[in-house]
Amino acid sequence: MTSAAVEANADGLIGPTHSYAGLSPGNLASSLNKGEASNPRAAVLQGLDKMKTLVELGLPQFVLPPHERPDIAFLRSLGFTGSDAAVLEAAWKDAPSFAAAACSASPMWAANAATVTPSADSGDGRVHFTPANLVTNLHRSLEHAQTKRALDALFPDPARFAVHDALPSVGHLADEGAANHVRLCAEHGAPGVNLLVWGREAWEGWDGPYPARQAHEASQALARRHGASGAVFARQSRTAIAGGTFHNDVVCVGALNTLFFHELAFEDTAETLAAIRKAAKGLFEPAFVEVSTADLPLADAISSYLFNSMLIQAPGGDRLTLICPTETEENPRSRAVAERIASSNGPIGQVRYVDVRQSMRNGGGPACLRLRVVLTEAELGATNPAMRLTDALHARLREWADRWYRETLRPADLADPQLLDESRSALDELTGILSLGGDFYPFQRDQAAKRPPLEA
Ligand code: SUG
Repeated sequence: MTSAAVEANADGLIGPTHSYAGLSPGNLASSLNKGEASNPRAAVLQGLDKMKTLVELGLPQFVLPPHERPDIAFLRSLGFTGSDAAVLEAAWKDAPSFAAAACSASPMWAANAATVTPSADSGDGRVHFTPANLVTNLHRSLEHAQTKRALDALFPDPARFAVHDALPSVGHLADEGAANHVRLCAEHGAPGVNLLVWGREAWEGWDGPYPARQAHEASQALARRHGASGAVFARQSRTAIAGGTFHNDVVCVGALNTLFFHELAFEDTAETLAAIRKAAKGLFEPAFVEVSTADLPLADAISSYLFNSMLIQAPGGDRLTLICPTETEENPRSRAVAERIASSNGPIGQVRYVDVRQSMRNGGGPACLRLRVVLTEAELGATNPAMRLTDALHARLREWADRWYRETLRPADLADPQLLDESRSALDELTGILSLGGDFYPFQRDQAAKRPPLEA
């Protein structure tokens, strides 16, 4: 059955500890910029302005709050004790790699927050979410419990939304969320084809130079638990991973009936496209827009992030809009490909560029920063309105960020206990702005537990 539905996006609001710590092997931008100073205030404002662009294009836009960082509870679990400041100081001294992981603002990349199955495809007519366990990288493995809280806050009605726990946190079920999922369909509310791209088998001996982050068995488990119809599983190409494609969304994006991808995205392109065609039979005719290595070498695709663009249909538009990072515009080859595609008579009719440079320097483009959620009108009406970006909320969050975020952060600043205090104060205020309640973050729950009970 088809009911009217829209694409909404929930973006990760970039947190006050945004930094370049080189935490993700195989993500070339992260390694390249390791140790550089970052600009948290510019970063969060870029993210907010990107969200506003989507609002102006007519798409519902939501804000996912940053996580509490440094993650003191994680450091305490490693045996560090004393005051929060003492924990932080000892961790930076004795276990700097763990301390750096505990400070990462990585929850900003909401494409890794969860895998989503809209109600048109799920077995029970609800929208299903599974937060990604992100076990491949230590800093990202700290995200899923708080991500579930955020999704519960945004999608509170269990009659319409099923927010699951992450898959078990083991390498055999390594899961990176929507970054390895593309949904194709005739229209958003119609049943679709769910392309799930994986990098390795659970028990496969992996000898690539960089990790393959998504296990085939994780993708299968997600489709199974969400009751996802039209599932197609495809292997990510080993060449792509070795070249720095740590997620499929670095070389592939899709929307409605259109799949836009690089020649080296899949291990077996012919087989993948045939499987999509077969699953789409009777539902829609897929449109494939493939970019060859000759037109765009993999290295250019990765450094310019042409495929890490958002591919959206603006309400009223008849063709798709590709929202690319400014790095695509600055790379002559990528720009030529983007403009040729938009001026041909194909399904993509327009290209726009957005500035998310601060995130890009950690390997996070426009598509990494958002979790795409297809919602019917009734489902949209059941979301938390305080988390929906309006012009007023955009202005309020800009003002909030101006007050709390540092302009520049050097790696050594992450050890500053004052940064912990500033971050918590900022998040405390944010929970009020987004109506998240006074116990959304671990530090808020700790503080509440320490407060003496009120006199009767
Ligand atoms: O997981 N970078 C992120 C980028 C995630 C991009 N997301 C998608 N492609 N969907 C990652 O590699 C780097 C952090 C650091 O090095 O400080 C980082 O985690």
